[in-house]
Amino acid sequence: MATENNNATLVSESGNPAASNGEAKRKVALITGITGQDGSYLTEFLLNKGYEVHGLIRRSSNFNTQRINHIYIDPHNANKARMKLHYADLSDASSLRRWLDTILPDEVYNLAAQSHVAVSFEIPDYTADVVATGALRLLEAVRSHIAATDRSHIRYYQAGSSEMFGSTPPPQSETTPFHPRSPYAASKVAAHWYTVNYREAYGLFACNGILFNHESPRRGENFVTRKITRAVGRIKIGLQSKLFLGNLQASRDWGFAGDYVEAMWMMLQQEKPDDYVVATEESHTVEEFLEVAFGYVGLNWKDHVVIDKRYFRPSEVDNLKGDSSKTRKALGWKPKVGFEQLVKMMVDEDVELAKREKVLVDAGYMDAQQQP
Ligand code: NDP
Ligand code: GDR
Repeated sequence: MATENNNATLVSESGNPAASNGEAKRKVALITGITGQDGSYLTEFLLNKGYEVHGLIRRSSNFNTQRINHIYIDPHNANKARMKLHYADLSDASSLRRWLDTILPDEVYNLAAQSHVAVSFEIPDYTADVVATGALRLLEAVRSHIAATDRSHIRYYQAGSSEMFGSTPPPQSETTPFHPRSPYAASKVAAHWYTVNYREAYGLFACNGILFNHESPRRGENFVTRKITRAVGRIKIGLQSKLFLGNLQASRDWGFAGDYVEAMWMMLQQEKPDDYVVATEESHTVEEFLEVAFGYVGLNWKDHVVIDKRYFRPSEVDNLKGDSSKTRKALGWKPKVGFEQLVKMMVDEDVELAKREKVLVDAGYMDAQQQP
């Protein structure tokens, strides 16, 4: 939750840490993908640090701000509203440059993406346009904004992914070669190298965070962890009996999203820009996730899970396990939430959600098949 600021981070107009002379202004962050899982946690984190946060949201036929509604304050309440939302899209270069010129951010976090690996096989062009070329558009907008305004203190964060390692065996670190296995992962590799190139070519303070899977009760419902914990809640409460899944043998290094956004911010506070792996250094199979999640509420996953071929991918990433020693040493970062704690946190929240659904179903306001 956003709280009133106790330790506001202040900068002068030039971007330097400000003296307490009344001319100081808050640090300003611009976040793409603010409506996503990470965007919501990062916004809370930065508001707590005293930042003014501007988020770019894309137009959709329905409101897509559920994850940040609890911290939204009507902008008419100008003194209190420190999170502001603006329409833009990573496929629209002009909108990116316009908002940079208007907002004058100190830090830019590029979190927006078509982030579903399996879906990237269905919409490869679009995925590449948003994930790869979208990052390039934003980098170029930052570069040309700096050239026009001389605001060279701007710092840029690129949301890289462990999917870039693909089939390269674990443990994976900053020096491990990439071997992407999906249009999504190949696009993230391109975005990674665009970021390195802008750092080398133009001296941009640009960092790649290579983050391993991170989850939370706010995780999208079609990623495997949340799909499982949603089903556990609904099965426990009697709203569902089966759960259809694909490959249960894939292994992932799963951490908590709330821990990972802190590492993003830490990267941008260093003296020099660099690339960092963020991971728990522990890997578990999807089957192990099922064991813990169902077992926690006294159920046996084998009674409910049905394997459905449609959830297998044309090429799979079998085993991801990070080596985040550089990050732990250089940033002093380490994860606070462990695997079992993460699974239980997600199950607890989804059991409560299922209870609320049950009330609506019993009152005839909702079909048991329908999910809000
Ligand atoms: P989500 O899928 O939850 O959020 C993605 C965000 O991007 C949403 O706000 C979405 O908007 C926005 N978005 C999608 N397309 C566009 C577009 N064309 N223009 C502008 N915004 C767009 O992802 P996460 O929060 O989980 O991940 C954040 C970033 O980190 C992503 O880039 C992801 O690829 C990367 N990543 C994630 C990891 C993880 O385990 N979560 C691990 C490693 C990397 P809308 O709400 O409207 O859909
Ligand atoms: P991932 O996450 O592909 O690692 O990408 P996801 O949860 O989608 O898959 C993890 C593993 O679970 C297997 N799996 C299933 N996956 C889904 N979604 N649905 C199923 O029914 C299912 N059954 C088995 C998958 O095959 C896979 O092996 C996530 C995203 O957040 C990316 O944006 C991010 O870059 C990476 O994590 C790191």
